[in-house]
Amino acid sequence: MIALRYGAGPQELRQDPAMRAFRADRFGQFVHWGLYALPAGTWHGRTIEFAAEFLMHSAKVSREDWAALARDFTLDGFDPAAWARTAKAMGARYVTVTTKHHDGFCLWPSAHSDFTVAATPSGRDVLGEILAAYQAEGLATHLYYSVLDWHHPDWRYRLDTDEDRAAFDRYLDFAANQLVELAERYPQVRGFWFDGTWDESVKANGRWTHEIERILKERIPGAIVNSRLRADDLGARHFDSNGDLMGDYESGYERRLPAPWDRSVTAHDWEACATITQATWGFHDSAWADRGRKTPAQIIEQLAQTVSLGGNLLLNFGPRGDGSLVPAEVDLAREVGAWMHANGAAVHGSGPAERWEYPGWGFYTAPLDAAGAETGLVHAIVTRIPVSGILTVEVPAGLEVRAIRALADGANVPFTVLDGHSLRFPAPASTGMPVVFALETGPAG
Ligand code: JFZ
Repeated sequence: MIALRYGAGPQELRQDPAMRAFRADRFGQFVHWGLYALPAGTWHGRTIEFAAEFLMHSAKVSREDWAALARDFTLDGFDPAAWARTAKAMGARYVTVTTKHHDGFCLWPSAHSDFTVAATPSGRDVLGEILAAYQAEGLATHLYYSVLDWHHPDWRYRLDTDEDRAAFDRYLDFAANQLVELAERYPQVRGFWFDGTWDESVKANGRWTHEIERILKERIPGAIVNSRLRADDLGARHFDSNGDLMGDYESGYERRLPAPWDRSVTAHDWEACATITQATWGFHDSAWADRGRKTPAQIIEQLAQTVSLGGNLLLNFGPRGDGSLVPAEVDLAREVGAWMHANGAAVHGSGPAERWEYPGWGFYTAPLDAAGAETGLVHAIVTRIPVSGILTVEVPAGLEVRAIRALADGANVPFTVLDGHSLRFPAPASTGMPVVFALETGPAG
């Protein structure tokens, strides 16, 4: 046990209302929107097959040339109510929106920077409008904030000299001021999602990351902060040097998920984030980005895997430069939403089905009651129909399955008990979409 001043706090799962709501939500929408959506991956005719939000960096655009994009940020197709409706219809229960990405451009009129929406033609508080639109649809809101900042002259990657340290201290004051400003302007937000904290300069300032989490929670009681903010005294990230999780939930799973059988992750809260497209978070207007666009069934499979392991899934949308949604993303949201409408009980308010082993053909989730306990109901989400056409269910010792129903229409599903601990029933005809069965269980008797 290493003595740490800026290490993890208590390791018990938070059980306050905000955290319980976040946990029950399970499905959130990530929104990456900023100036990078205007060039959308192409600079002076050269398309760079890399994340659109990195274009300033990957195309080596000067600060001045990049900042000039602000003149074209005219919001011609910006309809935050449509974003919020789309997210809600998809079954997302919260949104995490970029307030400032690595390029330093602020979606709110920050008093601490000239590089904000206030310097765009509309001058509107874009972030405030987005948050209000989602709240009107009943979704919770979280703010993404990149500590890494390519625009600010005091940002440093490393602290080699006293001058670097002095500059970076000024930078950290600036970022702290912006974060307090965000908490004061938008006290209704439920949490903060930090990014851009991997450089040596930040890792040498674990004290600052610790302090920021404390300050934000003082301003917004119950605020939920991801692990990516934090570094400890020794520069360890996400988990401190004693292996304890910093922040309220683990946010390291990015475009990947824990293995379906890896129950170790159920020990803490976690959230994975994922792109629908290739590895771009901002809108990238290219065949490259469209390649590898996931299907609704693939998204649902990721969601099922995530919930079965006690995590949340944050699915990214990258609106276009004019503020309109990408039609393919609207279509995907609609199809996922149709599935969620019928089967959302296997996601919302559900968590891992303790003791039910990974079945290979899909995932088990269990609805949790108000106290967070299992109810006896188990959802079997079938994502991969076995070649045999038969689904085999291994029932944990001491339990028996009393009935099986198709979740979407309540139809009773006859099954055959093979022996004391397994049963089987014919797989549904494939529609290409996962099918959910509700297993009603009770003590074996
Ligand atoms: C970061 C950003 O650089 C990116 O633009 C986007 O905002 C994404 C959500 O977060 O990218 C990362 C961060 C962490 C890892 C990979 C990409 N990681 O831990 O593997």
